[in-house]
Amino acid sequence: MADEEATTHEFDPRTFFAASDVDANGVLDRNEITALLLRLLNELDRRGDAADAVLTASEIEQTVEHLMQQLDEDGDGHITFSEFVDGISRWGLSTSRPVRED
Ligand SMILES: [Ca+2]
Ligand SMILES: [Ca+2]
Repeated sequence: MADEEATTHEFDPRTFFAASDVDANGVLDRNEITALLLRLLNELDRRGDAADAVLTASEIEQTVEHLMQQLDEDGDGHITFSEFVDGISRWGLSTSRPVRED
């Protein structure tokens, strides 16, 4: 039982958002969300948290669609930083979750 936070991978929404904003226009569009998702899956895969996180192209498309719906509160097709932060705090992504073991 490691109850001390030994996580070196601290989630910083600002860094994450900025890194995802490829064209640096201050908002994330669908393409950038897609890239973000792929990066996230890749990251999870590397950490071994998501052995079955390999998605088909159409699953990725659906997931992006879902993410856009979840994150884009005003429906303008762009995710602002505050929409992004709202979204991830709703999902509890900023808190560490227990890893399920089978
Ligand atoms: Ca952008
Ligand atoms: Ca928006």
